[in-house]
Amino acid sequence: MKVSLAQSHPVYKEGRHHHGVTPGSMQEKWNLKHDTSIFITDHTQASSHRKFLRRWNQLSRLQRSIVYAVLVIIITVLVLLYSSKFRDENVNKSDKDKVDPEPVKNVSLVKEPIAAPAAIVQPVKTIIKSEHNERPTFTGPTTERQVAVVQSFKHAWKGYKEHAWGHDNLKPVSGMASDWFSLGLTIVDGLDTAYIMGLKQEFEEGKQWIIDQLIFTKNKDVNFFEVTIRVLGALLTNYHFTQDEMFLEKAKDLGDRLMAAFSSPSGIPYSDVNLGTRMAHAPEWSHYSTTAEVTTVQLEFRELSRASGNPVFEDAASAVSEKIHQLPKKHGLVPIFINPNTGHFLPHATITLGARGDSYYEYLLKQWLQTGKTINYLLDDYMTAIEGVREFLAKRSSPNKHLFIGELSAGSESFNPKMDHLTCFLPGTLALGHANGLPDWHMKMAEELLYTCYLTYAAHPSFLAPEITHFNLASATDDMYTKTADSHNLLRPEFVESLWYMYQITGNTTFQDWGWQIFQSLEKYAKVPNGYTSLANVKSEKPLQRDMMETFFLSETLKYLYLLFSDDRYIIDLNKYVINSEAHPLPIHKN
Ligand code: DMJ
Repeated sequence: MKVSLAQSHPVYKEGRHHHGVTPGSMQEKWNLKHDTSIFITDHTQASSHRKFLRRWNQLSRLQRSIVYAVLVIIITVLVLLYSSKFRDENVNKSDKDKVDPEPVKNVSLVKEPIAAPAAIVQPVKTIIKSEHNERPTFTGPTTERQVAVVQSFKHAWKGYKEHAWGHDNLKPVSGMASDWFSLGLTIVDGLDTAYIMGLKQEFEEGKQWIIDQLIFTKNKDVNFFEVTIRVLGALLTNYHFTQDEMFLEKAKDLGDRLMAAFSSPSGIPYSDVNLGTRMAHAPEWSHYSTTAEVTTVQLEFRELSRASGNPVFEDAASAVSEKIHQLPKKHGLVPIFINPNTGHFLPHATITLGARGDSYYEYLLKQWLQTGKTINYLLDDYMTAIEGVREFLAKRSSPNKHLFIGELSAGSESFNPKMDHLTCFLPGTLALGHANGLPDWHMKMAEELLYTCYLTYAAHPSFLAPEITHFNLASATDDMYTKTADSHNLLRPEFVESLWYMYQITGNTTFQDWGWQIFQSLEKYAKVPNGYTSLANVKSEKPLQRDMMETFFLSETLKYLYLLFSDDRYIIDLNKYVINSEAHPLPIHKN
C-alpha cells in the first residue's frame, strides 16, 4: 500500500524532518544521517530498519570488525566465481566459432527470405531401416507445386525434342543443339525423371531412342566419370524401375567399354576413355586424374555387377576406393588431383568440397549405405573427413557468423573463404549420415550450412545463387559477396538436392517453401520459349541468358524439386535407395 510521505514517515509523524530537527543523542544523529528509509513508504520496513541500526550501534568494535571481515570474504569469493565463469564462456565461444551452433541472424537482403531458425528447430526424426525391396510405383503429381514442376519438365523436354533430339544438349535461346560425348545425354539423363513423374509418353519416346540410337561404338573420347554418373547410372536406374532387360544390356555394353579407364599402372582410372577403341588416357592438359572423378563411379560399377552377376566392375571400382583409403590425407581431406601412373595424390593440390573434391566425400557415405553398412573403412574415412572439414574448412562469416565451408589453397594450404555452389550437396549428405546413426553435430552442421546455401540465393535480386560465393571473415558489412566472374548460374541441383534430403529426413515443410521460392525464380529468369537456360549474372535484376540447358537440370534439379514438393516424403525412400551423384536412385543391398 502506498501512502504519502508526509502522512507516513515516522520522522514526519513526530513533527520532525531532517532539515529542521535538532537531534538529541548521537545515535539519533547517526540515524538521521543514514536514514535511507526516507524512500520507503511502509511503517514496518522503516521500524525494522531502525531496529537493525540500533542493534548495529550496540555491537562492539571487535564484533563489527568480524562482520566487516566476513562481508569482505563473501564479496571476494563472489567476484572470483563470476570472473572465472566469464572466462569459461569466452573460451567456449571461441571454440564454438570453429563450427558449433549459434543463433542464425539474417544478413541484409534484397528480398525477404523465409526465416530459418523456427523451421530448423523441429526435432529430427531419424528414419528407420526397412528391409523390403519391392520397386516403387509412381502415380504422378499429387500437389499443385508438383504439377508445376511436371509442366517445367514437359516444357524442357518439348524444346529439346523439337530442336536438339538425339544431341547431348539443347541451346534453348538459339534453338540449336550441342554435343559433348554424342550420347543423347539429355534423353538418357532425364529419362528416370520422366518415369518418376509418371510421364509415360516422354518416357516411352526416350526409351525408344535408347533402343534405336544409343550406341557406344563411336571412335570418340568421353569423360569416364561424366558418362558413368549420367549414362551408366541412368541405365541402371531405369533397369531397376522397369526390369526391362534392354536397359541392362546397354549398361553392360557401356560398362564393359568404360573398364578401359582402369588400365593404368596403379588401377586409378584415367580421365578419358574412347568407347569405340577402348583406349583410355589422362587429359591432354595434365598427367593427373581428378580425385572426385575416380571416386565417384563406385556406386554405378557395383550396381552393374550386382545387376549383371559379373563381379569385374565392382572389383575394379572398389580397388580404387581401397587404394585411396591407404593414402595419407590431411585429417581425412584429400587433394583434388591424383596420378593414375603412381597412384599418389598431387602434393599440396587444393583441398575443397567443391569442384573436383565434392563427391569423394559423398560416395564414402553412400557406398557404406549401398553395401548395407558392412564396409567399415568407408565409414571410418567419412567420419574422419567430416571431422577434418570441421577442423580446417568450416568457418563463420562476419558480421553474422554464418557457417560456410572454405578451401585450402594449392601450394600454401592457406584458407580461402570461398564456397562453390557444388558444396551445397553437403547438408544433404550430412543429414543422410545422421539419419543412419552418425553424430548429432553432423546434423547441426547440415542445418546451418543449408541455411547459408539458402542465403546465397536470397542475397541476390534474382533469388538465384552464383556459381561461387566469397565470405568475409572480419569487419565487413556483408557476410558474403559475389565476384562478377563467378556470378553465373547453371541451374545446378545441389541446394534443392539437400532440401529434399532434409525434408525427407525431418518432415519440415519450410524446406519445401524455400524450394518453391527457388523454383519460382527459375520460372521467372531461366524459362525461355524452347526450354530453360543457364544464366550469366545472378546479381542482375534481369540476368543475361547463356543459351545452354544442362542435362542435370532435367536429371537432378527438376527431379529433386518434384520429390521435395510431394506430401509423401518417401516417394524415393532413403531406407531403400542410395542416390548417385547425378540423382539416379540405385537400390541398397544387404552387403
Ligand atoms: C552433376 O553433374 C553431378 O552432381 C556432379 O557430381 C557434380 N555436379 C553436377 C551438377 O551440378
